[in-house]
Amino acid sequence: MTVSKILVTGAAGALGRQVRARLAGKYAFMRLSDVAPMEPAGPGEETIVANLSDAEATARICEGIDGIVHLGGQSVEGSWDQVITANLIGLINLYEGARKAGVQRVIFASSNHAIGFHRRSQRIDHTAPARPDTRYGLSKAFGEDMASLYANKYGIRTLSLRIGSCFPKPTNARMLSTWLSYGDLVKLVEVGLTADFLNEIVYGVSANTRSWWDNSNAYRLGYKPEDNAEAFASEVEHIVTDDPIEEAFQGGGYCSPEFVGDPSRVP
Ligand code: NAI
Ligand code: 15L
Repeated sequence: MTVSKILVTGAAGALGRQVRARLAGKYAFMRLSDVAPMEPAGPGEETIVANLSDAEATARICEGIDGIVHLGGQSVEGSWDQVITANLIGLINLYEGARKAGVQRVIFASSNHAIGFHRRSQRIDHTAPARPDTRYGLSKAFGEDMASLYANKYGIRTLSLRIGSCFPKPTNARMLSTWLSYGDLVKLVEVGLTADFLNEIVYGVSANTRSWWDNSNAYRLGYKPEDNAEAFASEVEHIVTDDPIEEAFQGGGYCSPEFVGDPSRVP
């Protein structure tokens, strides 16, 4: 079935605002939701302020929806309480709302921090096991497993995007590997809303020459990225840190805080 009514969570956030602007007018109806205030609704839009930790409010935002672009939640490392409330309880509420409302598809904003403790010397694909670098990254690994449960048990299709660094442009050497342009983010969202799959993980990354990730699973599903961080190499390739843990692992600066002992123990 074609998706025509979509819900974007996290619509007040950095990526939510991009998705909203770039998908405007492409779907018959777009519901935008966030715990924070949003720009007023335009034609074909509706805005609803809701906290994902509130099960009833989250169930309401799912009603009448075909496809969800789930960007809402704690988007960086936080306390256990912050991560559990927004990203575990919030995600459970979202999938339960989706199941009750008969939602067909979810695009889940996972993160490279679900696999952040893989070394930069390793090239990994979508089958790489989770190796979270933070409480935040662990919540994204949980999200990928939630997607698996709700796809296999209830038939809700999910595309989990292990997003690298989605910003206007790369700002350091690491992002020459991890950068995802806003345009390519929206291309991945559209793959998630249209392609034929049940439950897949792909990397949310542009066609970066220095990528650490084999994104053939995304290409198989129809992803055609247009951008490559290499265009910014001369501006940022000298921007590295003197932290050996940050520079050794794919998760970068999320790996070092609270790290105890000898990093050589990490395979
Ligand atoms: P952001 O922090 O700008 O936006 C997240 C939005 O979620 C905010 O507007 C916030 O108000 C909302 N939110 C937080 N807790 C909520 C709750 N309990 N109920 C309802 N709304 C809540 O983050 P950004 O950069 O837009 O990221 C969007 C998603 O993509 C996040 O899930 C993040 O983890 C993921 N991601 C982003 C990356 C990036 O480079 N921007 C990289 C990897 C993953
Ligand atoms: C993420 O998961 C964060 O949401 C984003 O703010 C960046 O820190 C990004 O990862 C990154 O690894 O660059």
